[in-house]
Amino acid sequence: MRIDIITVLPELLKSPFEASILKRAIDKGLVEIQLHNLRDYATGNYKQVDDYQFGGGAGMVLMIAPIDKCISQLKKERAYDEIIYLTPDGETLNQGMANQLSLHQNLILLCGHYKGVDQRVRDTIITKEISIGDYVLSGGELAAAVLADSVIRLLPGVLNDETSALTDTFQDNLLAPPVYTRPSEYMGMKVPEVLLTGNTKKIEEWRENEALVRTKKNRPDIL
Ligand code: 6GU
Repeated sequence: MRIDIITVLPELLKSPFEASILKRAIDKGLVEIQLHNLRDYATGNYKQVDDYQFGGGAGMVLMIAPIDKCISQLKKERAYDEIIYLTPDGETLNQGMANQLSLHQNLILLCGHYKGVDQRVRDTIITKEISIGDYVLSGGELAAAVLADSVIRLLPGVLNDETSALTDTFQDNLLAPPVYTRPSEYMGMKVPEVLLTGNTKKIEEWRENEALVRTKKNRPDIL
């Protein structure tokens, strides 16, 4: 998979891909991330990427020209499956969307900023609009990193047995059950007895029940 990320703040997007699972995915050649600074596609002495909104109102709006120039150039080099705009007024990201996006070959992520982008970008260039939840971030960069992480970890070969996505929270519409590691007793706090028995059937039953209990408590809406 290849992911092109267009942003006015590329430095915000470097570190998420320089550690742990995402770094390993890149090193293994399972995903390629290219960051594009929108300012490189702006013209004039000031390399302007944003401007005041027509009709008045506070906040700057990203201009269509640099975005169009950048995306047109990318589209000449390969076909894109989705051109995604990260915005709090998009469709809320969930595990199902991450699963679907992980099946694609080439994605563009456009990070929103300030008051957003010129609507003509959304009407004519963007194919999907995604939010990562009902709260507002300063820009789409952290949301793009979240989206990329949720997709990349699903690519075949990225996770090994221990980190398998199959036992993730949400993958079977339940939250994940509690987990414990050594020591089996810490300051009087004991690990549930069943986990120490080696009885895999009993352990599986316990986990299923705990997943249900946790889901009922924390996320009754997904049951
Ligand atoms: Cl994608 N962008 C911004 N700026 N805020 C958000 C978001 C995106 N998703 C949730 N909040």
